[in-house]
Order: sequence, then C-alpha cells, then structure tokens
Amino acid sequence: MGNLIIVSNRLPVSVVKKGGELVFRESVGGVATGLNALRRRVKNVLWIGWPGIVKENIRGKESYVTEKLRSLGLYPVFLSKKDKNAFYYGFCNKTIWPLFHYFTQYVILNKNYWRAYERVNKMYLEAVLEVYSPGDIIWVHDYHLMLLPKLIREALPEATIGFFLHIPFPSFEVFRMLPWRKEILEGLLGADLIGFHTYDYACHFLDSVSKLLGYEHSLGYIYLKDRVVKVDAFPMGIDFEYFNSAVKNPKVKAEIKRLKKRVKGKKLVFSIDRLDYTKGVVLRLKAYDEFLNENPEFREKVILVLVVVPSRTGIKQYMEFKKEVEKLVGEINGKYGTFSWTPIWYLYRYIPQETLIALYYLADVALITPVRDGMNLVAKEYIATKVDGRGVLILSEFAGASRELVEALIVNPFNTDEVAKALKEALTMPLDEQVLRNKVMRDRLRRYDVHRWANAFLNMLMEVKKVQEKLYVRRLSKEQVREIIEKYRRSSKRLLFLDYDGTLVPFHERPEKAVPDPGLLKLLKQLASDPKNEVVIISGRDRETLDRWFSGLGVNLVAEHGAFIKERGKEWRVIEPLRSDWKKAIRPILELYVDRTPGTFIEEKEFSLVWNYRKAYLEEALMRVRELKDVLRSLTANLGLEIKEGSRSLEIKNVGVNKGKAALHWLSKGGWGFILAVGDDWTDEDLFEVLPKDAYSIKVGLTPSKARFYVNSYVEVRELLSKLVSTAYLYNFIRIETLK
Ligand code: GDG
Repeated sequence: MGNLIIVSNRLPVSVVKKGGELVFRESVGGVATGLNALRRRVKNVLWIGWPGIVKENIRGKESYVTEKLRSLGLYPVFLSKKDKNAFYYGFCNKTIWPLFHYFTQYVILNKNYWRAYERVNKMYLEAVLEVYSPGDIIWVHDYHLMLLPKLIREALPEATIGFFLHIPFPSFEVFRMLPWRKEILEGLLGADLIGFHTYDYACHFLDSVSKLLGYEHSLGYIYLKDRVVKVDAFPMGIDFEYFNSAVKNPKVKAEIKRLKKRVKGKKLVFSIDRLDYTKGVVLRLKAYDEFLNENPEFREKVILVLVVVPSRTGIKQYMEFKKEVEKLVGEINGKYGTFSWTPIWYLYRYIPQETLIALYYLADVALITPVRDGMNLVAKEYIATKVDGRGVLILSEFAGASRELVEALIVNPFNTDEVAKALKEALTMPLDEQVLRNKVMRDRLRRYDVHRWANAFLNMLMEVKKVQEKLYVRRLSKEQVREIIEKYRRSSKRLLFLDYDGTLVPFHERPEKAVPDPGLLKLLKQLASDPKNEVVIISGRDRETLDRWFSGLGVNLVAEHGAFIKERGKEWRVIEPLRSDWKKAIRPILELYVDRTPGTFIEEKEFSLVWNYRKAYLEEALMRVRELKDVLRSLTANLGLEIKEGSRSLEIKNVGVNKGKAALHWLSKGGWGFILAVGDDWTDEDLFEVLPKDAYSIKVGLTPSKARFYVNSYVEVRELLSKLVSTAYLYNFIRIETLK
C-alpha cells in the first residue's frame, strides 16, 4: 500500500519564536488533536500543512525548519504574512467560518481574500505534487482547503482523494449568499468521498449541489458528467483509550490532588473553548447568572471553571468578544462573590494537558453550550475521562456531538432558562443515574473512536473507488471506438438509432431552444447519405418539430417516444391506433402541479402530456413527482395510460408506446450487419432493451443503464459519428483509387 497523505491547514506541530529561538510544540485544536492520534498508530502517514509561523519570521532558517519537520513525516507549506492575513484571517476566518456557523452578520466578502484563498490552495497543490506517488491516498481536511480536491483531480486524474469537513455545512439558504459558492462546490467535488460529521450537514451539501449545480444524487452518490462522488456522515471520535487511562498518569494524579485542595469540596462546573463567538460563552454566563439568582442555596457551593483558549487574536470580533466575556465574568463575580468564594474561575490561556484531564476528571458538570459547532470533541473527552461514571454532561443541541451523545442533558443554549434548569438538574442528579447515562455514552465512544472513524472513512473511500471502477470499465474506450469503426466499415447494412436532446445536443432550459446547429445537420446528412446506412432520429419531440428540423436530411424519424414513425421518403403514421381524449382529464391535474411548483411547465404532444421540471428545484420537484405519480396512478390505469419518468420530466402517454417498440419496426426487417443506439435518459432504456446482443448501445452520462457503454457527453457522440463518416469516406476513396 502507498502512503496516506493528510493535508490540513495546520500541521500537528507548530513552530513558534521564543526569545529569538525557534521552538517546536504540539498544535491545539480538534483537527490536529484527532488526526495526531491516528498518526501515532498508522505507519506511512505524511502530513502536509502550515506550521503556524509566517515566512518572514524564519528567514534564512527555512531549510532547517523543513528538515526538522520532515524528519517527523511533516511537510511544511510556508505562508507569508500577506497569506496569513488574506487567506487565514481573511477568507477562512472572516468569510467561511462565520458563514458556515450561521453568523452571517460577521461575514466579510472581499475579492482579495478570495484570490488569496485560490492562491494558497494552489500552494498546497504544489506541496501534494511534490510528495505524491501513484497508489497513495490523499485525505484533505477542512474549510481552508475546499478548492484543493479539484486542483488535485485536474493534476492527477486517477488519484484517490478524500475530503472531510470539520465544521458544519450550512443550509442552502445561508450557503447561497457566498459569491464563490459554485467554485467551492466544484472544488469539493474533485474528491471521491466527501465526509461530514453529521447527516444534516451531508444533506445540506447535497441540497446545495443539486440546487446550484443541478447534479442528481441517489443514496449519497452524486452523478457528475464523468464521475461519481460519494457523500456521507462520519462522526469524528476521540482517542478514547488515551483519555480513559490518562487519569492513571502520575502527573495527572498529582494535578488532581493539587486542584482538589483548591476546590475545597465545592461542586465544579467546567467548560473549555477556543475564544470564539460560536462557542456560546456569553449566553452560558447569562445562564449561570440566572442559575445563581434563582437557586441561592447553590451560592458558595459551586464554581464555574471557565477556560477560554486564545485563538485568532488578529481578528477584531474576537477581541471584542473577549472584552464582552471578561465584562460579564467581572459582573457575576462582583454580584455574587464573597471573601471566601469566587463564582467563576476564569482562565484566558492554553492549559497543560494534565490540567485539562484533571479538570475533566474532577468536574461534576461539563457545561458545553456552543451556539454552533461542527462536532465538539471536548464533550467526548469529558465523558471518556469519567472512569468512575460520575459526572453530568450538559450539551448544546447545536453541537454535532449532540446527535450521538443523546444521554447527556441536551439544551438549547439560546434558552438561558432551560440551561439554568439543566444546571440544577445536573448538580442534583443521583449518582446511579449519572453512572447509567455515562455508561451508554462511554460504550459508544469506546467503540467508535478516532481510529474507527478514520478506518470507516478510508474504507468507504476504497469502496467508492470500486464503484467507480465498475462504472468506468463500461466507459467507451479508444479500443472500443476502433472496434465500432471497424465493424461499421466492414458492414454493408447499418442501422443507427440516435436520440436527440442530451445525446446530439446539450440540454436547454426551454426545449424549443435546443435547435440543431449547422454542424450537426451536416453530420446527420453525411451519415444518412451513405446508402449503406439507415439513420433513425428517435426522440420524445413532436412530429412538427422533428419535421421542421430534420426533413430533407434523408433520416427516419420517431416522434413522441414511439407514438409516430416516419420512414425516409414516406409520411408520418401512428404505430398503432392511439387515443388523446384522456388529455382533458389529466391536463388540469398537471396544471395544478405547475402552479404549485415554480419552474415547471407542461409540454403538450399529440398523444402525450409532459410535466417538465428542468428549471425547478430538483428536491422539490422529485417530491412532487412522487405525489403526482400517486395521484395519476389510479386515473391512468383505467384510461390505458402509463406514466414514464424522463430526463427531468414525467410523461403520461398511451400504454405500450415506447422507443423499443418503435425500434422493432426497423430491427424486425433483419439483415443488419451493424447496429448502434445512443441515448441519455430513461426512455432510451426501452430501446437498449430490444437490441440484439452484438449491437452497440451507448448511454450518455454515468447514471445506471442497460447500455453496454458509457460516454460523458454529447460531444463524444458527435466525435464518434464524425469518425464513422470520415472512415467510410476514406475507405471508399481508397477503394475507388485502387480500382482505378
Ligand atoms: C473543529 C470544529 C470539531 C483545547 N484547548 C486546550 C486543549 N484543547 C483541545 C481539546 C480538544 C480540541 O483542542 C478542541 O476540539 P473541538 O472539537 O472542541 O474544537 P475546534 O478546535 O474548534 O475544532 C469542531 C473539530 O474540529 C474536530 O472535527 O469537533 O466542531 O470546530 O481536543 O482537548 N488542549 C489542551 N489545552 C487547552 O487549553 N491541552
């Protein structure tokens, strides 16, 4: 197996300058902590990222830092001061971070930030290309690098690429505000697998992909034109065993002893967060204030240890937010404090690991109330440290972790009343209930730890590769094109079925706009003028349109998915007697659905009615499709009608009318030495089904099909047809020349 290349904004080791010296130390934060645990276990891990120090501060020492980091398997990307400001503080933390956490009022949209984001993502690409070898797995992490999967895909089309987002993916209504929303989605879709902490985030992403890019998805697979991409939820775990056994560590034991003396038998409520407006610290303090106000019996008996870890100190909002927190802490301590009791112990600093674990262990309650948080590992670490089962977790429903830790006291952090009540409930909860609740959560965290999480993600990535391979073996290869051309050349009686929309021309939002261009008309004429060929345009369009576009080319026509056929040089005729009087009953129903579903319209044909939803929101339309099918089912059965799903459309037509039946008209004549059928939607499946085994059936697009081969788009179909025309021409020319 090759290497696992982790790419994240920060390396797990940071370089800092202390008194002119460069010091290497572990980085803080959920991503670094979680993945570092993985690195301790798995061999062959290379890690690309920024060591946290700007280029300007290590001038002349770059190669020393690089060498030192490389010896640890870490490959640094050096950001300049300008990059740090425009990329890290700018686009990442003033645009994406607030937007993805629903703080739209803090979002800054700045083109320079965006350019820096593009530039830095390209710098990461260079770093990947430097270490990559075929067979490696590339795993990109988080919101700083959302353009990277596509950049890698363009440079290394065959690479195995996973992406994991550690923060929430917001709902479409919020995401759509971003001017560069399509670039971000396309960037992510370069990956084979895109992982999120929760199912909700995955759904939000799929919704945005469908609404903004129009790609369909099924069972988490997104069908792009030339690839499939899987989207799934992988709730990140922690290194459970590490936290579970950490309390036995002598340093931790000593710290527990020291802190216990200081607490003097008081109840301990604990919280630790990076300084961030998403963590709900202000609301938490307000709830604590309410709690002390309403429950005077707890005064002097409880301490809130509020640890706030410095973060993103270069951003104005963060410093303002710090002031607000400190003001409130001062107010509460001033209001309730006594000479022997300080209600809040406030620490604004990074605390050593043994202190953190000692606090987890000692805390009677962990009060974790972010207003938005991708996952929140602190909640999980707290539970994992509770080896004796004692302690109560109060957890915000807005943290991804709340989806898993359902035995915690789940609260809405905006409802300070509710949080105050939960505090009382937690502080008075009987021990056996605490133990019971924690046991369930501890069992889950032990089972689904960070290693299981990483394995689940990487296994799914391999699974996606297999699904892709199965699809790709059917992708029309150069050798198969050569085989088709050769068979075509050698045959003297050839039959070609060509669907029109999506097969010979791209889709248009209004069907009437998809007029054939001169290049296509010339190609069809050349094909049809070969006396060995019988070309059939087999379409869902009406007779009048097909006549207007294709008469005079010498092609056969099939209209309305097989209701009418028109052989070369003859008149239109119905394939069998059909009725259209049913339309009166069905049309008003479809009209109702057009009114209720913006962006949809009715196409009326002689023997069918089509409800077209090409311009509607896909999710909404698909829901209506289910409804409409239900409504129509009973009606259509009595009228001898059937409902057929097409490409972004639902067609109601006479039973038994389909492209397969129409195709039999030519197929049954027999004697064909070469048969080709090309189509792009469900209505073409009827055609593929009736073809003999040795016929060449080609599906345009990667969605499941009975066709033998796939091509990506109409462009490839036209290329293939052009090759057939020129081969035959060349062959005839050479033959005539030789005969001379
Ligand atoms: C992002 C998402 C998601 C923190 N302060 C100290 C310290 N830490 C350690 C904790 C924990 C980690 O840092 C923080 O993890 P979180 O999950 O709470 O949050 P973010 O850093 O915001 O991370 C988040 C995470 O990614 C993973 O996907 O859960 O939602 O925002 O491990 O223990 N450790 C020590 N001293 C500190 O002062 N020793």
